[in-house]
Formats: sequence, C-alpha cells, structure tokens
Amino acid sequence: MCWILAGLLIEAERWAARPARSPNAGRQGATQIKCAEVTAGPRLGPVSHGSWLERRKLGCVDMSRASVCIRTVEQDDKSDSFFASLFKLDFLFSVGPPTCPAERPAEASRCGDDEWEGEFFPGIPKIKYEGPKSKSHLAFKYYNAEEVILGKKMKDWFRFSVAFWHTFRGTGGDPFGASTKYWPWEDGTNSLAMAKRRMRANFEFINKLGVDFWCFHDRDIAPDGKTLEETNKNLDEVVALAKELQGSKIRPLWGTAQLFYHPRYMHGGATSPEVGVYAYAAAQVKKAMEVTYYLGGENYVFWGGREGYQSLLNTDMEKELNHMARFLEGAVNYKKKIGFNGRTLLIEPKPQEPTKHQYDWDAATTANFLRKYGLIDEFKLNIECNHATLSGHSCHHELETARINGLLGNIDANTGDPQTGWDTDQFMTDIAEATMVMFSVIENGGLAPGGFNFDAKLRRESTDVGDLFIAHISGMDTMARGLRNAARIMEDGSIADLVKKRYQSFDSEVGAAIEAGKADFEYLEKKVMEWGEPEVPSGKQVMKPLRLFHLGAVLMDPIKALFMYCIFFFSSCACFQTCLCTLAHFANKSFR
Ligand code: XUL
Ligand code: CO
Repeated sequence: MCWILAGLLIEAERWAARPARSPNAGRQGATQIKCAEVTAGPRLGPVSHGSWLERRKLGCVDMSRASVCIRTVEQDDKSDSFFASLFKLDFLFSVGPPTCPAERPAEASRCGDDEWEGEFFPGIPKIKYEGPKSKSHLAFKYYNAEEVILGKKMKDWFRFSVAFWHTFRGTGGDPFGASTKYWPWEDGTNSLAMAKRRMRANFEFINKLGVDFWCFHDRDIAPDGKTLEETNKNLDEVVALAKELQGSKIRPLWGTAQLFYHPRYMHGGATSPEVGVYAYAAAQVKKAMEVTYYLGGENYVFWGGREGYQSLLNTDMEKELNHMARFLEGAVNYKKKIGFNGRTLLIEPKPQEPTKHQYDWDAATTANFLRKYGLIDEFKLNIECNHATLSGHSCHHELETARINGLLGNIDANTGDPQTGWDTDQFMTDIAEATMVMFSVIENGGLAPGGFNFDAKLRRESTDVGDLFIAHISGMDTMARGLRNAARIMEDGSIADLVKKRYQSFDSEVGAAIEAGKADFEYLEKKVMEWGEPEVPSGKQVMKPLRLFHLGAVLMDPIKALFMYCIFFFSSCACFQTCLCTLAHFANKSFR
C-alpha cells in the first residue's frame, strides 16, 4: 500500500513540477499553475498547513484513462517536509474513467478557461508530401493525397481519421505505471473548459496533418455531469465548439458512445443483467447518434466494450444476445427516425479484453449474429487489425471475411505486437501487412463512406508533442506504401493469374454444373468412376511470397531492390527455390 501511496505522490509531484515541453509552454505555465492551485495543489505538497481538519478538499487529477483522485485532509503541522505529510493524506486511488465520476466534476470545472494564445503545436508546419528522398520526419514520403492510384486519389482510398481518445486523451499510463505524457495545454482537470481547449488542439492537429476526418467517443470529448441531463449539456457545449472548428471540410468518420468505462457498465451495457443499465446505455447511444449526425459524421460505431461475459456460470448467454439484438434494432430505428440515412452503422468485432469473451468475437461470428437477428442489411463491420490478431486471424483474413459477406465498412488501422498478447494499439509499420490490407480495400472498391481510423497510440516512452505527428505520418506512409505495392502487384496480374489457374478445373462442364447447383452426388460418383484418381497440382505457395517480394522490391530503394532481384533470380533454379524463399522472407522482414 505504501509504495502505491509513494508512487502516487511522486507522480503528483511530477505533475506539479513537470517540465515545460513546448516552446511556448512557459507562457502557458501560468494557466496550469493557476489550475494546480484550484484542484491539484491542495493534494500535492507541500501541503498548506492550516489547522487540523480545517479543510477537507476533494481534488481530482484526471489524465484520461488513468485518473488519480485524492482526498486530502489538511492538518496542523510544523513540518514542511513533503514526506512528513504523506501519512496525513487520505487517498482514493482509482484507475477511473476518463471523466471524473459525477460527484467530483464541479470543483474541477471551475478550473481555468479554454483560452489558449497562439498555436498548440508551434514549430510544426503543415505536413506535406516530399517524396521518398526526403530526410524530414515531418513530411510524407509515400502518402501523396492528390496522387491518383488505380483511378482514385490516395486521400479517397484512405479517408484517414484521427482518433481523439488516443491522440488527445492517451496518457501513456499502463497497468504498471502512471501517466508519462503531459501535453502543455492540459491543466490536469477534466473540466468543461479543458475539454474545449483540447478540442481546439485537436483541430489544429488535424489541419496540420492534412486529414479530413476525426473519430470520438462521447465521453472522450466532454466530461460527465451529475445527471444525464447535465452530461448531455456538457456534450452539447463541446460539440457546438467542434462544429465551429470543423469548418466546411472536416467531419467525423464516426462517432460512438463509451459504454465500458463508467462503473455502471461493469456487466456490460446492452447485455447488462440490470434493466436500468440497458436503458442508460440506450439513452447514451441515442445522444451520441444525435451529436454524430449533427457534426456531419459519416458512420456510427458499436464496439461492444463489455458486451460479453467473465463466467458462463452466472450468465444467460441467450438472453444477453437477445438483448443485444433488441438494442441494435433500437439503434436502427432511431437512425431512421433522425434521418441519419446514407450513413453506416458499424460493428467492431473484438474477441476478448476487457471481458474474457466478447460476443462480437470476430467478423464471422458477428456476421452470424446479424443474420440470425435479421440485422445483416443494417450494419457493416469496422475491422480493427489488432483485434483480428487477438482473435487468432490475420487482419487480411478479417477483411476478406467481411468483404465477401458484403460487410466491409471501415478499418481501425493499427497493429499488435507479435510478442505481446493484448491490444497494444500500435501504428502499423509493417509494409507487408499494409499491402495485404490494401488488397482487400482495392478489391472492395474502397471503403467510403468508411475509411481508415488510427485507433493507435503513442508508446508509453514517446512523450514529445512532435511524436504525435511522427506517429501519424509513419502510419499514413505505411498504408500508402501498402497501396502502392498492392496496386503494382494487382496491375502486374501474376497473383490473380496464379489464383485463377488454381481453380481452372471448375471452368469445365462438371465444375460449372457444381457451381450452378446442378451436380448431384450420383452424377459426381459416375464422373469419378469415369475419371479415376484425380491429379492434384501444386498450390505454388512458394511462388506467391517470392512474387510479392520481387514486385514490392521495385518500390524499395535500389540496394534492397537489387538484393530482392538476386533472390528472385536465383530462386528460379528449382532445387534452391524453397530454401531461398525462406531466406527472402527473413531478408525482407529485417530490411523493413
Ligand atoms: C477498443 C477499441 C475502441 C473502439 C471504439 O479496443 O478498439 O477504441 O474502436 O470504441
Ligand atoms: Co477500435
């Protein structure tokens, strides 16, 4: 317990004494210090020494998903030592919601205002395309928004979106450690004023990055109030500002309701056994749909945060799934009622985390659910690559499953770590994976009205404001390289040829009869008697990666290209083919 307290104190002290990070942070420090006096100050040290129990204050520092709420009891004491005060502090520690629970926001909301002079990201220019030779970290090397690839501008293939919750509420905290990021504009509160200032930072970021979309959860952007009415009012205020800041071009790729953070949702939202929670979740989604519509959002997402179970022994799975279907039906009806037509409702599958089993396990499970409840025509899927690998599939597999079912609607572009079995939400940097992703997107003819949302966050150790840009630029460049590779490979046609040849026996009369549903078992048995044992050709998997690497190499730098070309050349010698393929695979990996 002691080390937790000490940790909190150190963290709190670090917050108070945190370094100015941006060139204009010194100037902004005044606002922050003022805030610290109102909310953070009394719980940090040195404690102002009044009389014993003179004042009790409830301070709340909220750094998004890891909030530290501390109640201080100030005492009469001669000692000025910070650690001497340690035992007089009464802590409430919670890894709480990114909003202070309803009892606590009032004091915090008096903190500061949303004024901010000058830029939030001074020194960061508007990010431009400079091409592969550029040495700048703040330039695109492969993503060229206006360039046309396979008949569509790059920006229209991607429709890139910034995820508000990671970029502006991410703290770098993990289950073992407190926040590491202290953006200069944050004042340590979850006040309405802070929400508005953060929103201004969001739009400066989006404009400088040069994208047209953003995504949000209702509770990321505005704090909870004491009642639903107060919460909705907070949301309306922030949304009104967002609408103004969006201008005529920027809009949400999607909005969603956060139905997983608040303690009321501990058993789920739509699948909670408590009817009051089901109703609350419905009211929250209703409002989130309204504000998404108001902001010109193009889609609305359902990620079933806690729609699943921890134990089947206390769960009526059939009942919960029926409830979930009723809930989604309610959303479809409300969408129609408010005229949110032409927009897509998306479900985002994820197999586990936070619950041990989530009902929308993967694309196939979700498609089955939608079909069973007659909702298949009302929804599409938002495939997240890190969720795909958590469910034991590749992202490409999930995208293809969605695509062939007519359900591919949007991509949460991120990736996991092969050595870490959880949802690390990293920016994708693997060009081979991005190439596969783009095969599906091209086959699908694009994603609009969906797009690519960077459901990805900075690593805990990346703490500079500039890192936010670098991470997005590298994510966008990786996807752009994927698009360029996939287009090149598809134009070349060799992979398509390989696949076509593999199934050519079905172009025969018998194959055609099977595909048309006209070949019964007796007919097929007769054919086997006539043909005898079938000849089964090679699947040529070894050729596929090799061909991919050869074509991809054209887009790499000349040395890599030469190396890959040599591998390809030598590999045509049949006896070395298999082992050189393996070598090529590893070589390609390490080069990247
Ligand atoms: C959680 C996740 C969410 C959804 C939106 O794993 O991916 O952020 O994308 O609720
Ligand atoms: Co996601």
